[in-house]
Amino acid sequence: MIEQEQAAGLNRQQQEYLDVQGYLLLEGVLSPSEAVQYRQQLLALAAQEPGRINPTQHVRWLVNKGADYRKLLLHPAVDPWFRHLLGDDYALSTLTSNVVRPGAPDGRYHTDFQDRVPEPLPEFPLTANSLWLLDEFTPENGGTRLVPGSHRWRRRPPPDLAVHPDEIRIAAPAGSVLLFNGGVWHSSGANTTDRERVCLICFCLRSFMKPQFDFVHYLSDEAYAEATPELKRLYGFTAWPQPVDEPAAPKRRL
Ligand SMILES: O=C(O)CCC(=O)C(=O)O
Repeated sequence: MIEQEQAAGLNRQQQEYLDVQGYLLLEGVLSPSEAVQYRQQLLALAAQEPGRINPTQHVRWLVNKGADYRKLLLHPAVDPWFRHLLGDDYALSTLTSNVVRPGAPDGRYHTDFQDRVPEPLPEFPLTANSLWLLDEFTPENGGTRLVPGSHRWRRRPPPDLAVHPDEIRIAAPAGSVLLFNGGVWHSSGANTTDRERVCLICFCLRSFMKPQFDFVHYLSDEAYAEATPELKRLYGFTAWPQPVDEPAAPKRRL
C-alpha cells in the first residue's frame, strides 16, 4: 500500500505528518495569477448573492459556475491525498468557498459532516477537506484555526469550547492548499484586518456516505457533458442506488 502511494506521488514524511497531525499544507498548487483571478471571480459571484452576505459567506455550487472551478476536481497535487485518506472511490460532497470579511469573529470549532456519527468516531477518516487559499492566510486575517492531532481523539469538540490550548492558526501563502482530515477540530479564524480572506473549498467523503449536494440531479448539462468517467464517479453517479428492473422508470442521466 505504502509503495503504491509513493508511486502515486505521496511523500512519506508528508503522509506521516498528515496521519499524525491531521493536516498538511501544500504550497504552490495555484500560481499567484490563478489565485488573483479566482479571488476576483469569487468576490464577483459573492456580490451577486446579496441575501447571503454575512461576516462569512459561502458561494456554493461552484461545479455549475464554470470550467475553471471544475479544474480543481481531481487536481494531481491534491487527488492522491484524498485517495490516501478516503480510498480510491472517494466522492465529492461540495465545491464551495469561504469569504471571511473584516470583523468576522472566530468560527465555532467543528468536525466536518460527522454530527450524526455516534462517538467514538471511526478510526479511519470519513471526510477530508481542502481549502485553496486565494489570499495569504495569517493569524490576523482569519487563517483557519485547528487543533493538530484532534482527529485521533475520535470526538466532536465540546460546543462551548472557545479556544483549545493546542490550537494553531494557519499562516501560508496564497496558492497553497490546506488539506485536512475531517475529524480535526477546526474553524475559520477572526478577521481583524480590513480585507476579505477568501478560499475555495473542495470537500470530499467516502463513497458510501451521502454528499451534501445532489450532483446526480443538479449538475449542469455543460458539466455533465464534459465529465470523464472518473469525474462521474466523483460526482456520485456510480454510487447512486439501482433503479427498478422493469419497466424502465423515467430517469435522468442514470
Ligand atoms: O474557511 C475556513 O478557514 C474554514 C472552513 C471550514 O471550517 C470548513 O469548510 O469546514
